[in-house]
Amino acid sequence: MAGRQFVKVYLDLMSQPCRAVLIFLKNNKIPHTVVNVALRKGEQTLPEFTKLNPMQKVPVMEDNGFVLTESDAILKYLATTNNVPDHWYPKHPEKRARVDEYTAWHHMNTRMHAAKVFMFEVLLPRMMGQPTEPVKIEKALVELEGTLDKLENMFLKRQAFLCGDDISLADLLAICELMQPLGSGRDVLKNRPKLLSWRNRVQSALADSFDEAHSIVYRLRDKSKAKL
Ligand SMILES: N[C@@H](CCC(=O)N[C@@H](CS)C(=O)NCC(=O)O)C(=O)O
Repeated sequence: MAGRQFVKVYLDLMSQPCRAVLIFLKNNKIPHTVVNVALRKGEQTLPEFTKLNPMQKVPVMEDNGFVLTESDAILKYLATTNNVPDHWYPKHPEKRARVDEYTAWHHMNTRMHAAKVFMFEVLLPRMMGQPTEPVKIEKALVELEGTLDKLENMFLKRQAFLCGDDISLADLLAICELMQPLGSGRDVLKNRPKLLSWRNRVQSALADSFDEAHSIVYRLRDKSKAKL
């Protein structure tokens, strides 16, 4: 389309939903430009960014003047406005509803519980200059285990991916959250053969875009190992 510009995304790759958006764009070869918003420097609070997203959070997407926040909405918008394989966000109503079912559940479960472990093991100790009380970490881990049980026993019960036989937006959002605790050297899927096989399938489907987006998490993991 004449005059149409590349979709622009505002990201910090330390953020799980930002990695999901970038992986989707790269994996589907959707032309895009990335604007880095360094959360550690507070760039999300700068006036220009606040104008774009008053909630002061990343990711944000801008497509020809249309500004959208929330990774879930951004991914679904990108999947429906670009010619991408149907498995990402199927047109079939029931298959699509399965993806919507997971993504509605995701934020208060997979995301909330995995992010809490990361916050207690990496972010808070950095901000406060001292480790989080072990009892708090234990509690967060127990909550995360409950979510991992549901991923295995409900979503992956009879199928290779969370919402069907092929990768969808649900797997992408989930994997980016479950990789985050690796920042402290903790692999939360370590003792979960079913979820480990799922991670391998997701990783193979995402090819290079997965490792590229997660290189920042790998660097953090390697630094945490060096400290041990
Ligand atoms: N529900 C939102 C969550 C966005 C979000 O919480 N972003 C975090 C990074 S993961 C952020 O920008 N935090 C900056 C802040 O709260 O100051 C989504 O899925 O896009």
